[in-house]
Amino acid sequence: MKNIDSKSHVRGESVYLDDIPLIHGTLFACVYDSPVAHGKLLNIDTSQAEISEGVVKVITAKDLFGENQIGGIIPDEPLLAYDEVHFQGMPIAIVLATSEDLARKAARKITAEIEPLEIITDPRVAAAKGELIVPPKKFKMGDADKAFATCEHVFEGRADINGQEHLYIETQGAYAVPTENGGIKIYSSTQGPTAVQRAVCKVTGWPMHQIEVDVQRLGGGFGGKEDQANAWAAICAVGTQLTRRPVKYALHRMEDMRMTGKRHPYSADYKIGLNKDLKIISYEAVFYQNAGAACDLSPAVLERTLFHCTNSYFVPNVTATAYSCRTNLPPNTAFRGFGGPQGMFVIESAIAHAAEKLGMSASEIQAKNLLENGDEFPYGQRTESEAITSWKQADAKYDFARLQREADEFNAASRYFKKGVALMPVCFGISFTKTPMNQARSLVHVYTDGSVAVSTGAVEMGQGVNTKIAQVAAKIFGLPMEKVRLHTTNTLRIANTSPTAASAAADLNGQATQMACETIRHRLFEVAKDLVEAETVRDLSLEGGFVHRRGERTSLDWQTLVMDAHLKRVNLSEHSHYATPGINFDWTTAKGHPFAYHVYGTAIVGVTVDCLRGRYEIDYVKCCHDFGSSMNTSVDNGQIEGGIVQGIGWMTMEEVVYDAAGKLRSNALSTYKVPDIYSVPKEIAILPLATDRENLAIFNSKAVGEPPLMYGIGAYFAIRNAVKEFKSSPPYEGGVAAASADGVVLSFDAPFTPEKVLMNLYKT
Ligand code: MTE
Ligand code: LUZ
Ligand code: MOS
Repeated sequence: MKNIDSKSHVRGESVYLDDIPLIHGTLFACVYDSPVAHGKLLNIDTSQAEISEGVVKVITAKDLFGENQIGGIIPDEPLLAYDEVHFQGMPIAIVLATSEDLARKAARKITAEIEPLEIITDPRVAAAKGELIVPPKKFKMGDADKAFATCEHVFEGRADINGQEHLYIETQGAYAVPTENGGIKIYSSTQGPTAVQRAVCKVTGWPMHQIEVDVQRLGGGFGGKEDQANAWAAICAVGTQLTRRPVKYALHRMEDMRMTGKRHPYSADYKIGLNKDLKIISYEAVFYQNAGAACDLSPAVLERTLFHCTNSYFVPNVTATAYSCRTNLPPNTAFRGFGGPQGMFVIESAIAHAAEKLGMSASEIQAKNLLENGDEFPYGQRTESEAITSWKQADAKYDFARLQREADEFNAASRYFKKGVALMPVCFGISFTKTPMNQARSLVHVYTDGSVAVSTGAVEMGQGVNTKIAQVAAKIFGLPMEKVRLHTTNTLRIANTSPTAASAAADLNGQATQMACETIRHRLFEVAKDLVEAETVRDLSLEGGFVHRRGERTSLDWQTLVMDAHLKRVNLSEHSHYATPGINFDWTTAKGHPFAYHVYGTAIVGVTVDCLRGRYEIDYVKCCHDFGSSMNTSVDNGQIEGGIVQGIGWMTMEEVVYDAAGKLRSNALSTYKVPDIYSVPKEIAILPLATDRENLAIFNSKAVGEPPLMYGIGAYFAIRNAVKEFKSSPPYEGGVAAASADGVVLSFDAPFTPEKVLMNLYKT
C-alpha cells in the first residue's frame, strides 16, 4: 500500500510551514547571531537596525518576560546570549520587520562588542579541562581488566567519528499567531510539539494551556527537530507576545547549517581481547562525545552510545565509559540512531583492527561473536536474538563467500580498481531509554457520515507514520483507507506528547489508536448485536464496510450502524492512552530492561575504489532485515533505502568541518557533500527476516525508522578493505607513488572521504 501522502507530495500540494497562508500584518523575524565562538558579551548595538527600513522591533535578552532559557534536560541554554557567547551562530538579538528581506538587512546592521575567550572544539581537550556537561556514565559487566589477562590477543586503538548535518529539505521554522486573551497558536516544523510548547511557555512566562502548537508535517526531521525546533518557535512567540502580531521565521539554509547542532562527533579509545577461538572475551571503550556548547539531548545520546557499544555481539566482560564534553560548537543533537551508530562504529573498528593484525577477514570474528538467544547485554537485559538468524538468512540468500570470491577475482585482474566487501550486523533497541517517554495518546472520532478522523501525538516527517496509523483505524473498522483521515498533531487535541523519535512513533501512537478504535468498535457492536440478531458481540466483525456475523456478511452497513448508534446516544469518540509495558532502567546500577525489543539485521556491502583518484562507488548493499511482520512493505522498504543512503553519506562523503575558531567551513551545499543519485548504491537488496516470534509492537510489526542507517557503516569498512587490498598488492610500474604493504593499521577516522582514501592509498 502506498504512502497516503504520495499524491499530494508529487503534485506539490502537501502543506509545510511555508505553505501556510499568512495573515495580514505578519512580521518576519531574523536573528543576529554571534560571529565568534566564545567570548564575553560587553555590548550590543542595535541602534542602526532599529531605524532600518521596515523594522518594527528589535529584541534582546532584557526584553523577555519569562525566563531566558530553553534547555530541556538541564537549564544551560539561554534563548538569547546576554553575558557570554558560547558558539558561532548563537542568537543574540531578534529583528522583527515587515518582510523577510528587510529583517535580514536590519540584522546585518547589529554589532556586538565581544571580548574573546578561549575556544575549545576538541572533546578530548574539553574533557582534560573538566568541561563536562554531566558526570561521566559507565556500563560494566564482568571484569574487563581481569579478563584481558586471559586473552590470547589484545588490541588497542582509537576511533574518530565526525558529525553529520541533518539536511532536512525543509529548514527549521515557526509561525506564531496571536489568539484571544493573550493566547498564541504556533505552527512549528517540529518533531516535538510539546517540547516547543514548554520552551515557549518558559520564555513567555505563560502557562501551557495558553499555547497551542500545531504540526501538519515536516519536510524531514531526522532528529534535528526533536529538540532544536524550540528556539525558532520561542523567537516567534516572543515576537508575538511583544507586538501582538503574527510572527514568522523560516531559516535560510545557511542560517540553519550555521546555527543548529548536528550529529555528535565522537573520539574513542578501545581495547579488545580475544581468545584463541576468536571469541571476544573482553572489551573496554572510552567515548568522548562532542556535545557542543549546551546540553540539549547530549546525555540521552551518550547513553544510547553505551547501550549499543557492543552492537550485535555477546561480550562477557565489558567496561564502557562515556564523557559528554562541552565545546564551543553549536549544541549537537539527536540524529537517526541517536548515538548508537557511533558506539557501533567503535566496536566494528576494534574488530577490523583485530582481523587486520591476525590476517583474516573481520567477518570471521563477527560471525563467531553474534548474540545468541538469552545472552545478556552490558545493561542487564537479555536478548531475544535474531542476530545469528539474520546473518544466516542473508548468507543463504546472498552467499557471502561468493561475493568475496568475486571481489578477489576482480582484484587479481585489476591494478587500479579494487573491490572491497564488508559485513555489518546491526542490533538496535526500541523504546526511549528514558522509560517515562514511552507513552502516547490517540483521539478518534467517528462522524455520523461514517468518516473517521484520527489525531495522535505522532508527527509525520516523511517516514509514513500517518499511513500506518490510518491503516490501524481502517483495519479495525473494516473500512477502506479513504474513510480515515489523519489530522495535524496538535497540543490541544493530544497533550503532553513525547517527540516523534526513537523509531517508536508508529508503535506507540498506533497502539493508542488501536485501543481507541477497539473501544468504539465494541460500543458499535453492542448496537449491532440487536440489529443483526447476534447472540453475542463476539460473533461480530467489521469487514469491507459491513457488519459480519460469524464471518458472514449481514445487510447492516457501517454508515447505517454509525448513524443508528448516534441516534441511540452512543459515544462515537474515544481518547486512548498507551504505555509500553515491562520496561525499566535504573541508572544507579546501570541495569534494567530498557527496550521493548531489539531490531536485528545483517548487511553485506560491496564497493569499488578507483585507486588512482581515490573515488569509489558503492556496488551494492544487500541486507536481511528484521521487520517483524511489516505493516507496510512499501513504506518500510523506503525507510531501509533512505536509512542506508543516509548512513553511507555519514560514513563516506559528508564532512562537517569547523576550524579552530569554531567557524563552520562546510556551511552550504557547495562545501558539504551529501549523497546524490550518482553516489547511491547501484543495488539495494532487502530480504525480510523470516521469524514467527511474537513481539510487543503494533500488529507484530517492528520499528524501522533508525536501524537501517547503521548498515551504512559497512561502506566504511568495505572501502577500507579495498584500500588495504591495493596497498598489499604489488606496486604498479611507472606510477607516481608506490603503494606498499606497510602492515600498519590505518587510522579509524570516519568519514572515509575520497580525499582521505587517496591520502591513505599512498601513505607509506
Ligand atoms: N524518514 C523520513 N523520510 N524523514 C525523517 O525525518 N526520521 C527518522 C526516521 N525516518 C525520518 C525518517 C528518524 S530519526 C526517526 S526516529 C524515525 O523516522 C521517526 O519516525 P517513526 O518513529 O515513525 O519511525
Ligand atoms: N530520543 C530520546 C531518541 O529522547 N530518547 C531516545 O532513547 C532516543 N532514541 C533514539 C532516537 N531518539
Ligand atoms: Mo530520531 S534521532 O529518534 O528523531
